[in-house]
Amino acid sequence: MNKKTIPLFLIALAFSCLSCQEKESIYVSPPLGNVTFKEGFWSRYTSQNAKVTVPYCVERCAESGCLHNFQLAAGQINGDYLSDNTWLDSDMYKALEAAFYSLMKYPDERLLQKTDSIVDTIISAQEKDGYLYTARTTHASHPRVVKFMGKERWTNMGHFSHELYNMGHMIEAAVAHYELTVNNRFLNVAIKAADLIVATFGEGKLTYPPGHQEIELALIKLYRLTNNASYLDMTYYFLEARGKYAERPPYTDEFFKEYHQDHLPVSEQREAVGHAVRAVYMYAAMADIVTLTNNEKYKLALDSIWNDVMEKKIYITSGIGNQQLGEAFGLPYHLDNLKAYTETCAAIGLVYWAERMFAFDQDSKYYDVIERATYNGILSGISQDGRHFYYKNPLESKGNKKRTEWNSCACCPPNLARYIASMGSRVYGVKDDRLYVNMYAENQADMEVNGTNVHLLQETGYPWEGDVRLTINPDKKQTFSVCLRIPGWCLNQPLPGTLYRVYEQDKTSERPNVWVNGEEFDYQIEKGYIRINRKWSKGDVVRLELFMRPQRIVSHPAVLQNENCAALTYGPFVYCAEEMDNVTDWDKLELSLSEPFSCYSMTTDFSIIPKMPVLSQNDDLKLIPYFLWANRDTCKMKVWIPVRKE
Ligand code: FUB
Ligand code: ZN
Repeated sequence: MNKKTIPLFLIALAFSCLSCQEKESIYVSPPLGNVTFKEGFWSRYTSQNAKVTVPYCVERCAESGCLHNFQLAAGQINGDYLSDNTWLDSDMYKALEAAFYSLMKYPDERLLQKTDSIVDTIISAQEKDGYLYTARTTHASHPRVVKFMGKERWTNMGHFSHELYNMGHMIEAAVAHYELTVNNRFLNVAIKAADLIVATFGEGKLTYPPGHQEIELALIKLYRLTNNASYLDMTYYFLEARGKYAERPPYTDEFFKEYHQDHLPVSEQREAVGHAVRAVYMYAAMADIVTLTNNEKYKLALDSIWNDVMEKKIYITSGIGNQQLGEAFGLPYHLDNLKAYTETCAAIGLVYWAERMFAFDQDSKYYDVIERATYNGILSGISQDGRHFYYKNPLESKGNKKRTEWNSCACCPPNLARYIASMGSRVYGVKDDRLYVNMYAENQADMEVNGTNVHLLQETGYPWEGDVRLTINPDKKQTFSVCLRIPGWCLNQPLPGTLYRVYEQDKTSERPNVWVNGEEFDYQIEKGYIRINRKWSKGDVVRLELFMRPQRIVSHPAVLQNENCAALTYGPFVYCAEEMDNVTDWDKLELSLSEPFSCYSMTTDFSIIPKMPVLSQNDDLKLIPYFLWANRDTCKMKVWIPVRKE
């Protein structure tokens, strides 16, 4: 890899007092390069992502018009802007971001060269003052694009120009590029664009907020890398501008106020409304502000919105955005399974939000959502061949829903690629002298805790099995706490809140077992974690035994769509029935509350999940993990099964 000298401003950053203070008290995830999945579930997913999905996304972006538009803006070719939307640039940026994460673990000379040449084109596509938006630079003529982008720069953000959204994704890609290469040629593009944004928006300048939130998250990433506080201030300004109308043109349609979470000042918002992806990206940025600046008002707002989602607006798969109109959060408890919109990007954005909530409050409930979303509402978005994608992830199908190769609005595929490629960053975290083990997965990692490098070896069959063996190898003997997450599903809590509960007869009373160097460890669970504080030495071993078993789930009675129905979970997985596995008349399919479930493996043709664990009740009902649905062929599917009257 072509690494260059570390730029001066980063060296300065290392000596900055502010950043040192932050590092001591702020929760940090390990750099992506420090976590390696060698075997198991995530090794298969990340390597298929590296070999198939990431190059595929880059290729599709090249074919779909993205690359063409950048080349056009760069003056490298002639022609017209391709696409009927204004956010095509963002597909390429997300695909690049995915590639840069993936290349950290899976070197691929071809992909590196390809992405290098795309970065060159992007550099040339940027206008002199930092503006980067190919639709305008190329004078796009498609009527929909002309309408969306508005007559002049920044004038139609509330009606789909996506200028700041695209530039946000560009900044995130550039930060990832820098992390991979320590070369700032792409980062300079990001800084130039960010400086233009800072010069354009704010008091006495343009005062309105972005349409589609995203730039907020990007500017915070850029702030964390460069320590330039104007980027943090800009994010705060953009958040604060929402719901305030004194100095800006009104929306042509009131609908857009809630759609853009622009109906109230953000600190006064208490419920999740509007376009789901926009909403969760915004809540994620607000959570960053809480972590970085201790903003109490934002914390209050976020706690309330979080509870609103958990109590009323989330599917058991952690899919969110139940309403088709506006791809939005809909009515409380209205969780239609067939019409569930549950966009893949919304589930991904929910994780971005949850991980930032966790950063300021280390409570395992946030990881319960991250885990449920990851293994269900997110991974269902990608096929086992790594080249077909769902945009919507309903919990019931009449058999007509196939994953597609690509869409004209292809936001989800590259979002999935970057999500999978960055999975390593979600496994561990450190705050002060506490090392958090948040997700169980076969891996090796290096973390710095209490000034000491700690090498970790995690051996486990998770997510399918609940046994974990963690070998802890500090460079020198050191005292710190290892905090083991006890997933909510072990404590009869399928998701935080009261929307879903485990049927009485399936509740487990078995407490997880923990051993330290072979000796049973007596514990209490605090905020979903078991804390083991001791002086650790090389070769210390912690063992954890979580009891994984099928659990029938019932939803809150206010969810009329699930009346007299149950869903089945097994550890972090939600299960579903597909018509092809069930000989019973589909409309008469029932689940018994008294019969136990047995588990067997079904061999598949898939490289990622070669054996699919099937749960069955005699010959009457067979269920497979929800995320694998519609992989063999399309057929009818449902998650919520009517309960047999017994
Ligand atoms: O507008 C950009 C993206 O396209 C949104 O995040 C998705 O919901 C889709 O509408
Ligand atoms: Zn999407």
